[in-house]
Amino acid sequence: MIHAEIKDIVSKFAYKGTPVSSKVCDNGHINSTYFVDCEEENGQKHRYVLQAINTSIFKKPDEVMENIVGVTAHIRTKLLAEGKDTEQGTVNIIFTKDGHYSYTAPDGSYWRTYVFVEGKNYQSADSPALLEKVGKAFGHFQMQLSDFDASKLYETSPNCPNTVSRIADFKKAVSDDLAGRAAGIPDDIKFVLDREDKCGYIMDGIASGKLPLRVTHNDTKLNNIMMDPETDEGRCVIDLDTVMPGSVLADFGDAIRFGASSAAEDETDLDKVYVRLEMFEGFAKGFICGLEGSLTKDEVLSLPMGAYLLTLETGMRFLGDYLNGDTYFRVHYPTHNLDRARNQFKLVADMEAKMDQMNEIIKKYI
Ligand code: GN1
Ligand code: MG
Repeated sequence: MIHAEIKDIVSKFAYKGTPVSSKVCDNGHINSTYFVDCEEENGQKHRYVLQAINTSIFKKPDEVMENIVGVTAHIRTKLLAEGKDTEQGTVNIIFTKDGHYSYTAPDGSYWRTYVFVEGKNYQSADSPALLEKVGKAFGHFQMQLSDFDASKLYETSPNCPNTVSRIADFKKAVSDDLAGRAAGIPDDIKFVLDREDKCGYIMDGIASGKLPLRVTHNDTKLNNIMMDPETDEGRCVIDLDTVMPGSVLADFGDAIRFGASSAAEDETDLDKVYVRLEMFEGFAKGFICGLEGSLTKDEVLSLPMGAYLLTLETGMRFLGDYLNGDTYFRVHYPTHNLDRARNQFKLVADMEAKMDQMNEIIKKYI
């Protein structure tokens, strides 16, 4: 069965075969995602990912798609040169029957669709060896794009990793107090404001030239990579909506806050939430190796700060959205964003306690 709300949508795309069934994917916090299964007359099956881009967040979805067209074409050229599989090694856009990369429905919703990449998709990592492979894949992804002309990229999500403007947004959320929730959470608000002086680290580093600008992914969660089910080698980096110029610290940091955490992003038993140093090391090792020695010494030494800042930044985004009345991240219950924020803050506090250890680990990989 195809879900009624996408029946008309799927008919617009040039899929191989006929769409026969669909499933909802409820992983992401932003876009709406379905898996669509198609079947050809000869019985051959094909799976696709169909997404409605959240246009209140991505206000110019055509620019998101232009970026993805450019980036995936670039990666495809590299894969071809290496004799690798272009169908599964990068995201492949399915165009509409009239040749466009997206379809805008009469209700204004904006749809795009990809070939589904087969493989394993982890929500949590249980071994440093796995995170090392994930790190290698994200590092390699950045290498593949190291000669991509960043001036061709649109800024699809304003202030995407920019802790300076994120804290400004957070302070505005506190003072607007749109949902009337600020008075109930003074300690959480204070937690962020107490750390305001740390927030300039990445932007200052970019401005001074200490941290070079690179083409980065900006959403390096473990579940944004498809792994070979047999070898656990990274097969394809997915979710390319936020590929933009940025610092390597952001990609490293976001991956650590998610993959090296001992618990899910919304675990509410905070005793269960801490950073697993062996996972931190696993990812760091793979990531630095995937980048083939192209990181500067300053970048490598700053990686723990990247982990710290991206965790703080994500926590303040969750908390800011809670204060704004949950208008950005999809929530499944009223205090979901507050719980997510507290979870991130617990990680931040744990990273503060373990900063020396993280620095020691990183020094091994210069
Ligand atoms: C959002 O939708 P999803 O899960 O891919 C968010 C990321 C956050 C992440 C937190 C465009 O990503 O920046 O780090 O949630 N994406 C956007 O889990 O804001
Ligand atoms: Mg995403």
